[in-house]
Amino acid sequence: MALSQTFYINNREKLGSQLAINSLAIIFSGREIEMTEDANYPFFANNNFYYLTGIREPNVVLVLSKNHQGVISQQLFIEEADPVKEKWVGKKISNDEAKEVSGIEEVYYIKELPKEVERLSSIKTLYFDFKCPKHQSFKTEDGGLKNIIKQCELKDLHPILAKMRVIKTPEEVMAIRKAIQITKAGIAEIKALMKPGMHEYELAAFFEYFVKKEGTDGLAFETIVASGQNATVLHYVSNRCSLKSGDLVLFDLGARVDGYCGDLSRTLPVNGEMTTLQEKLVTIVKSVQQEMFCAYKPGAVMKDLQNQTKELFLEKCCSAGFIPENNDITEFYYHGIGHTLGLDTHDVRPEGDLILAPGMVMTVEPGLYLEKLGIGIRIEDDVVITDQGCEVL
Ligand SMILES: [Mn+2]
Repeated sequence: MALSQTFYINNREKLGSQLAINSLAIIFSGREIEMTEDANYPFFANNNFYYLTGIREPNVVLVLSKNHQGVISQQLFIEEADPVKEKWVGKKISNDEAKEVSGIEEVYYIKELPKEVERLSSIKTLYFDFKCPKHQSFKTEDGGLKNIIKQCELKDLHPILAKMRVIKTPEEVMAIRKAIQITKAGIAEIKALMKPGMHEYELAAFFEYFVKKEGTDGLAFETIVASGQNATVLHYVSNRCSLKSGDLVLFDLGARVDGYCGDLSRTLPVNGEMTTLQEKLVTIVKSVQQEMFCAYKPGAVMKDLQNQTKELFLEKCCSAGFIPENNDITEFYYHGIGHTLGLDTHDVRPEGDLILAPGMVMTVEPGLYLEKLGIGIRIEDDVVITDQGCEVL
């Protein structure tokens, strides 16, 4: 599924208004990559392409052209139907479906792309997404594109799109909210299921089953189920160990809905009850998170919020006697307080220090990791920045 047609129309309009006069922007959905004989990796369309079209199929190209009058054409190039291939892998997106999802009137077959581009001889600037991975780009040898590239100045679309994507519309926030709700429901189910002796992978598999059963796009990222000491490895995804009574287990997981990610972390006791020490540490992390919710507001600089988190941890851990005074807190808290969240789990964002603004969706994820005690704690929620502060989603 995708968001409303209007959303994609607006995004193209916003992008178009920022392009140079006599320019062309070419954006690719990507190609399928072979994993093994007769089988490809699951296809994942380029997110900038999806953001502008609502289409998540391979081998589709969007071309915007602009002259002194403004954006004069928006064209979509799709693959031609192949009746033999259709018997094996089903139908490709049709002309009408492409129009319906994206709101683009001009839909052609991809073989016509070089001819269409060559027709626009007055083009002086050519935009591509420079960050687009190789497999999500296009072979320029395929046609007249190569000549056009030679005569044009090349410019990067990525910074323009990153700036747009970092501010979410209410419709995007709604999709993220839905992803979070399903993630949260999945955690509740896991909690009811979990008992000593189970393996980390069983709970990870159950979460994947749950989010897929709910009709989502599936996982936003590889599920982390890290028990005991494994939780001190931030992106532990091997999930091979069995759960021991008395240990804590750290879950970092998320569902994806209409392309948008949820990203939550919870740290729970395997046997349902925390020791006094575990409870004290979890309480510290929770209280840091509460204070950071208050600090997330328009104008706040992420770098400052990170420093504030470190100070809070240092102060709380010292006064509870967990670490000696003037100790380096980065030994126990060694990641950022949060990141942008959207189509990418670590979503695109403008270069430089991020300054929070209304419409940004961010994670708030303080963590404490005490390797010697075999304890890793992270608690993560997602917020949208409002005019006054933030709302926990
Ligand atoms: Mn996160």
